[in-house]
Amino acid sequence: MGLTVTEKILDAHLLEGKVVSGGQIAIRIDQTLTQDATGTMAYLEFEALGIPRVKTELSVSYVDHNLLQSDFRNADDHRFLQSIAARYGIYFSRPGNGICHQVHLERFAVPGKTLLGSDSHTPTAGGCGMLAIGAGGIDLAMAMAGQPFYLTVPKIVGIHLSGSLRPWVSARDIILEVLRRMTVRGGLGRVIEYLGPGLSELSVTDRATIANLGTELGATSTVFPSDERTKEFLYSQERAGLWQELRADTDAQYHETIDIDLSSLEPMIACPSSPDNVVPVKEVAGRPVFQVIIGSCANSSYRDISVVADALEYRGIAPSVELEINPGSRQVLENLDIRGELRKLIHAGARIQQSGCLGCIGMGQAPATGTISLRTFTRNFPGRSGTEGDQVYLCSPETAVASAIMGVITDPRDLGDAPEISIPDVYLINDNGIIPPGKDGSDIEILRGPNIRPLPEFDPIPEDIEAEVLLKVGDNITTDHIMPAGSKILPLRSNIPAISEYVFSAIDPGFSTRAKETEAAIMIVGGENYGQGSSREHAALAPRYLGVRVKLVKSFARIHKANLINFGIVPLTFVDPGDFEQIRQGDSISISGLKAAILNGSDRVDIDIRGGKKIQARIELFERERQILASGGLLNWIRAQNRRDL
Ligand code: MIC
Ligand code: SF4
Repeated sequence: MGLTVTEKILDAHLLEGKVVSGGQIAIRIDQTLTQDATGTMAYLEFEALGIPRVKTELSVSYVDHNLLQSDFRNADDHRFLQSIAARYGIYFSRPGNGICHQVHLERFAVPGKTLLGSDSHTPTAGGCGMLAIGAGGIDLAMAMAGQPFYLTVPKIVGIHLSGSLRPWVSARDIILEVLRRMTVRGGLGRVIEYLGPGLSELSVTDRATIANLGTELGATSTVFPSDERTKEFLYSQERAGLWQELRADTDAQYHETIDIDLSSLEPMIACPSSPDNVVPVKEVAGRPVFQVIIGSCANSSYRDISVVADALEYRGIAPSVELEINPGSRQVLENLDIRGELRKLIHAGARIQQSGCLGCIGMGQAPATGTISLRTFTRNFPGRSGTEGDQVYLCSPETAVASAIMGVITDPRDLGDAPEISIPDVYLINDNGIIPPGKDGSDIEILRGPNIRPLPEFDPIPEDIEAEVLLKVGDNITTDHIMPAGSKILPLRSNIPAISEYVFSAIDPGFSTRAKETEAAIMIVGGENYGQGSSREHAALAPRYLGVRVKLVKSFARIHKANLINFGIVPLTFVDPGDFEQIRQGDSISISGLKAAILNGSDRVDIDIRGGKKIQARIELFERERQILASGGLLNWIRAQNRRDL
């Protein structure tokens, strides 16, 4: 039987297990990337492993999230990250050099290799034929230490593209259509692989947009083949020598297939406040717009911004709109400059920002109260923009610029002829923003400001648990609900006691105070797809610090579940989802023999709810995960084994 691209990459990197969906395998990781908001913790964890130098082929540390230096804290973290990189053999991408995923695609992505990143949008590099996966910081630390990455073998969904995109319709509209069909849960346990004749329409940066937003489906990754378009991209980055062809066999088998005729697509838009709340733009056209931002790791390539520049030329921005441009990388910015595109943006009155995540993670750019903000970003979860009750819509650069010109949400086809975009055959390449490591970093001093606090220590799982249900929530709770980000909270990422004050603050401001007053262990109850969104391990680490020991939900998002295990929080699911109604916030519960059940491989435990009710919960864990959990987390487990191979 023929193989898919994903299976070929998994086979070539397989260290343990069989590539049979649903089972657990261990794979070799060739490259890692971290960003600053998750990186400080990942490197503290890496230091705790006591390895002299990273063991990957390539590791890169990016500073792109915490760019606002309103006091010493983010600047301290940047210095820490730079010194750690030099010490342990890691490339360092300076603040302002660009968003990790865009820069990685441009300068480091290699078809056929594996990439693990401490950011959920790491699959962006799948646009260049990599198998790229997001994970928590401690999994990154292990990969940098040369350890395998463990994952559940995903099902492979084949999305077959045919036909040609019509004018003003672009890659973003393809993935918006996929999100509309599959929803934010449709990709759980799956890798999405694209195939078919329509692929020749899509450049690597278009494919990267689609791969990036596969994360919003809950997918483990998204993979594109490596073909002539990939070769052309690597050539344009002066890295043609790294190209290799990688295609699915013609008789490859997919678990599911979806057909999309590109010529049938029209401009689409995700309405507030979920990336899958997608409708055709014409359904919401005419709503007044206050702010338009082009940027984020989803849509800020050279092509994306030059479409905007060209559409704006001779037109200008509506007086009611502020238009902001966040170029994905310094390379994008520099090429826009030398090719005359930047001038068009400046002339039209756009605000040109530095390259980085910025408003996508609430580092500035918050919209005004009660107004619509249209963004080419990844996520529009409630309040993520920094404004309470925000109304954030997500769309293509084409729809964004048309709306900026007209002052109301506009189908770009209403602008008339689409601009002809010209992409450089070879970009101006300049790696001044990337500092390679020296041959030996052992003498380098690690610079730790007062913002860098040591990692907290956690005890193993107790034999039995008496807990209080301190919070009950519904479906699709995101890590932005659990551990919010934004300019006020992000600088606390290296300081767990301080950041834990904000756990659940957006939905339950009294949570951390109640948690500190609770003597019993804490349980959280939730619905489907609990923990969707980011890879931030702080959404496990900080609740654990506050005493959360068990989470009982209908289903978990992949990375969040892995993070819970890594920090010793027991992830349980309802055997009968109807039991969700049986348990209330404020209930006291007990689980006797929890540790034994975890260690002896049981797949169920009984939960006694005070007042006499009893429900059953499922323990869905592989053997290694059971051991880690019982030890109280990954670092405890490694210490307990006294591993000398690390
Ligand atoms: C995000 O887009 O939510 C982030 C910020 O990039 C996160 C990582 C983080 O919380 O630091 C992600 O996507 O993993
Ligand atoms: Fe940065 Fe936004 Fe991309 Fe996250 S989704 S990496 S915050 S640009």
